[in-house]
Amino acid sequence: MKCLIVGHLTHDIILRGNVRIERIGGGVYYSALVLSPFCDVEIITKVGKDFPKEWLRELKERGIWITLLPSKYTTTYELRYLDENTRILRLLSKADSFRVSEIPTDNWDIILLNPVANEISGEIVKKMRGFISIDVQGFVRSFENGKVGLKKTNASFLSNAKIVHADVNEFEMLDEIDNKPEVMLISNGADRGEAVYRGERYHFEPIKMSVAETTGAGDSFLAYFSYFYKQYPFMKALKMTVSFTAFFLKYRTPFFDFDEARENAKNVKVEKI
Ligand code: INS
Repeated sequence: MKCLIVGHLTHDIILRGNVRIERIGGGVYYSALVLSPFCDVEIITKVGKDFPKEWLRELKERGIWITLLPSKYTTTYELRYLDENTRILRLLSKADSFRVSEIPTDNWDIILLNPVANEISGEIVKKMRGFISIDVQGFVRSFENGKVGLKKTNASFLSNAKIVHADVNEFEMLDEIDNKPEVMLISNGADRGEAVYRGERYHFEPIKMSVAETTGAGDSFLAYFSYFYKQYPFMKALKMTVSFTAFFLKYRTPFFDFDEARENAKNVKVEKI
């Protein structure tokens, strides 16, 4: 299976109490990581020359192909965690946005668009064809002196997607989604989430467990769902997704006991409302 993932890789500065960690991030990073055991993954991204080579090497060693487009700066975020699910984001620098001509439209089994700082335009989304999954986060963010907020966004371009993920606050920002995607996933941190599948609403219950922080939760959730929905009916795909995301956040590696995660999926609660 061939999976294309588009968006900025980021330089994340994660602050938790008095712990400070600098590491690679970006929606594309987490989505690529969790898909790497199942898919031939290619990332199209833009980073500056300052982006640590060893971070790119880690991805290449996992068999992930990276098309690096040049940019003056790297998208750099400070993520200050107040508790495991609450964080304040600051954008410290931003890489260049993508141009329409930079994104190929050839045959991919899954195309996952996961921007973090408005780097993918609605025009690019409209041009893509195929099995398209979109994370809304990088389309609805606003930036004022680095402070990250949310802005109302005309979401008509989302009608080109099969699967869309947003958290509850981002979802509120979407105006005019006339042609709904086949699956709309609305997560709410560790609390109950909602999915709308062909117009029918469902609740799903994330697995409760203690993790140090949840960076990449939405990115892994969307990537797993895209992969499982490609082969299973909606319900099964969603249960598998909830379970695999919990395992990923617990172990912070895309390799854990898949049989155990599959078994665990049977206990995930999804109900029609
Ligand atoms: C993280 C992660 C998050 C995104 C942040 C990014 O690495 O990808 O999903 O919201 O902006 O810095």
